[in-house]
Amino acid sequence: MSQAQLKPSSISAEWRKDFPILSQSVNGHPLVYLDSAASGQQPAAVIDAVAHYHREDHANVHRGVHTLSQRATDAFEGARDKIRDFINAASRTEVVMTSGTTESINLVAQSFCRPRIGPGDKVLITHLEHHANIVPWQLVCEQTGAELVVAPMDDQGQLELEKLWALLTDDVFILAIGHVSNALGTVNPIKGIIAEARERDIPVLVDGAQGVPHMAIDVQDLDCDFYAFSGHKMFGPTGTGVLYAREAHLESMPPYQGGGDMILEVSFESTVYNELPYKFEAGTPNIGGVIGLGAAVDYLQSIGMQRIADYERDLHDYMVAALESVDGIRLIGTAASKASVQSFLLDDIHSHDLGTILDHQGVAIRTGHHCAMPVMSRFGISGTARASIAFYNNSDDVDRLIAALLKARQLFT
Ligand code: 7TS
Repeated sequence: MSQAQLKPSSISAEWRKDFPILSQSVNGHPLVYLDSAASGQQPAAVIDAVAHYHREDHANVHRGVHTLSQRATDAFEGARDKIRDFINAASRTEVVMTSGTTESINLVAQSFCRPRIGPGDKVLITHLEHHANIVPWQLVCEQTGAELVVAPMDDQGQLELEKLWALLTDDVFILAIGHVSNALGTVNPIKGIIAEARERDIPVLVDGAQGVPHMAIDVQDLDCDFYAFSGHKMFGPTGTGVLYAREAHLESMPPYQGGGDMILEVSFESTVYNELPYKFEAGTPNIGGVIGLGAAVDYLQSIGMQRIADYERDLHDYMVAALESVDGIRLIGTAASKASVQSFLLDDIHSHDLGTILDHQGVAIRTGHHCAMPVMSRFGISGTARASIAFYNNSDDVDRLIAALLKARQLFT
């Protein structure tokens, strides 16, 4: 049977077998993992690649003539090449390894913006952002006297585009915007937004933490200036991440941190910085993690991001319809274009209580404000329950979620 003839859930069964953690029971029930927006699970190929490095090749990178160091360096730099290919960056010099989306955004705020902005300049973000795409900009505004401006969203959790266009004024130094909202699942029309900003010569940073795991990303096609993402959300190890940045920007930016590896020559009088991307990679990196991230990229490419996106769209639609059928459910985040995430409330049950009851039934969801407190305020709530899917989930997982919610409802009424 060709893949195209397989039903969505049977395709997923093949993929699911690659994730050892998913075959366990939690609290006496087979695990249903619906928290991939917080952290994706790792396939055996990733776990094995990291273990292989630690067992066979562990040594520091870029600085040893001995065999282990060369092997470690080859594997580390090989991962960078895989990531370059995965996001279609023009050059490997544009792929800076970081500890995650958070560090990638802070790097841009401190190194690209801080030296160049001051009173009278604006940093534009949106109401949908994760705290990682708010607080670094607040810090740089405090440090420089620039102003933070926030583009509004509507009651469905969609950007109000006409208002966004009106905010793209000459005094905006950078637009920093999420690709996919982690709290609401809204997929922003990012390509069109980048085009509008570029027409006005405004650089754009895209927070792609929730984009990369779910759809094919082509940074050249998007035409963004910066694209930030995390390894652990794309089925790689924690403590890894990427900042994609146009080479011209990286050339013009001062280093973010000083230390080993980011230099060519040091004396007490002066220091010559290393070439790109190493100028932005001070200190010993997370070598095993990055090698694991390279394995995650291989794994995702072996399936194909378009297949993943198609499969997840069907499953997401199934989940939303199933949730809507539960009496007492209020969906938070009902944008026309959504991916992988659904937030909700059930009657007046506190989201943490709901999460605990679901956990007792082996169903893992995230509860609370999801590091997006302004989103919660916009809806007049303190938090939500959030179910988030990945390609290893299936309709049985959704059915178990619904059954667990019905049980919670019985307990509370
Ligand atoms: N941006 C978005 C859109 C995110 O969803 C997250 C993490 C981050 C940035 C920060 O990523 P980090 O890897 O640097 O921590 N989001 C979530 C979440 O939704 N639940 O836990 C973490």
